Amino acid sequence: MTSLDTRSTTTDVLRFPQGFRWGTATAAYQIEGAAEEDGRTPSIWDTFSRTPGKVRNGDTGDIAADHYHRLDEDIELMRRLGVSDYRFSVAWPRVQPTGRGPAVQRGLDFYRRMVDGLLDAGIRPVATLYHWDLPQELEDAGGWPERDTAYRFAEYAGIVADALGDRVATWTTLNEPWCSAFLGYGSGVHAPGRTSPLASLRAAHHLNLAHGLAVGALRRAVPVTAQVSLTLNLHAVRPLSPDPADVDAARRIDAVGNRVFLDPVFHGRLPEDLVRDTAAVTDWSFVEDGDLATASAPIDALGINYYSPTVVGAGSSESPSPWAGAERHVRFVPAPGPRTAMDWPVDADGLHSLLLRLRDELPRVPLIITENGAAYDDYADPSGHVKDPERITYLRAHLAAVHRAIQDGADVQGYFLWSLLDNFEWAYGYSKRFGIVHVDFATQRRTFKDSAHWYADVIARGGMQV
Ligand code: IFM
Repeated sequence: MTSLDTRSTTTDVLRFPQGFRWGTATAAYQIEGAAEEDGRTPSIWDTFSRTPGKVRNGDTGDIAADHYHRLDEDIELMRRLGVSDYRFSVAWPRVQPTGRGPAVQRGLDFYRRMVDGLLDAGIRPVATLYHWDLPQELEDAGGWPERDTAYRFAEYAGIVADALGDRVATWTTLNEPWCSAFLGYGSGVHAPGRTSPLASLRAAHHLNLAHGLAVGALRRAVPVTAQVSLTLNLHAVRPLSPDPADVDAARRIDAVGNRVFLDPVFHGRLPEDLVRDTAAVTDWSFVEDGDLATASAPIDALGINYYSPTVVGAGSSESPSPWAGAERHVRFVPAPGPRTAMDWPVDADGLHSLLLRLRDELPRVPLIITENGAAYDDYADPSGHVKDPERITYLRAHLAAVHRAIQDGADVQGYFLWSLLDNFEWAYGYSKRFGIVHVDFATQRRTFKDSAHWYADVIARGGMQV
């Protein structure tokens, strides 16, 4: 556990523990571009974004923030920020284009160059193996609803671990498997765009299995000192009122939004209420003997991605839905207060309560905030200055919530701001800007927003002025 000297040494600074990890986060498809270079083949996101009507403005990740060609410049940005850690993802179709068989050396070389460049800049690399870019050939073979995809993932994990295991100290198997399973195969707003409740539940299980198998592959290849983790976008769900029907709605969302991953991964079991809630969809017979033991291989940390809370009441929600088994019992209620450009409510208490829940339920699992941040309609003024005071307000409130949670006993070891760069925001294309570094997508010029200067100051102080 990090030493918890959270007392302020001056009256006006919220100081974080010694050794607290300050980072930024990105994902391959959202920034790399170079979609057809060096042997990379299409992922489900290439296919989806090239399908008319799926992504706003017809945007694709073909060029994105051109990070593949601007790696050195982007590492230099992080060095200027002073981050201690950088969380990136490895593009599976760059490394193993068909999702099976031998690796493409040029793909691995890119990540090797990245990791070496980061270490030279004094920045710890934090590698995520899967941030949603499944090789299209694996989707054509059935995708995550098919069991074999989990075994393919473990093979790929072993390849990347063999190539980078001597340099990467922290590994994350999957980023937000909820989105992969339920947005990808349930509501269909993410790639591959399927809308089947059964497929979404099968996908969730095979993602849990894939995670567990990949933990084994990583452990076999990386030093015992390496930290192996999983990142979940847990829903900070609240009932609209104490009315039992609203409370039950919140329970259902907690089951299919949170415990569908937490229970298999940390307790080796399926949530009984989820099995009941989804009985009309499946009997879960695709869960084979030993799967839950595999899924619950011990890990060293849990990554939390948090943006906003979820308020629900009794009712029903639209179809197709990502909430298999809950959609006819739950309605989503807009939370009050200010909102980001995503129309997501700004509510840092949701993060605090989530961290305390994890403190209580998983007392021995260190936590890392692997994503937190906000989109606003930022632009460079004629002098090239990018003012983003709302983002600074958002970040300040959420960092204060993390600080409060640490004081309350949550073992939070780091904070990764989403995101380093403006990027391809999935179905929203380039219309939403999450970066603390502005990207002019016409010229690829990078400019620190005010929030980047603010974050650099927080990192330098090890805390923030209040
Ligand atoms: O951009 C995404 C990221 O890829 C996953 N977590 C949420 C972010 C904002 O929507």
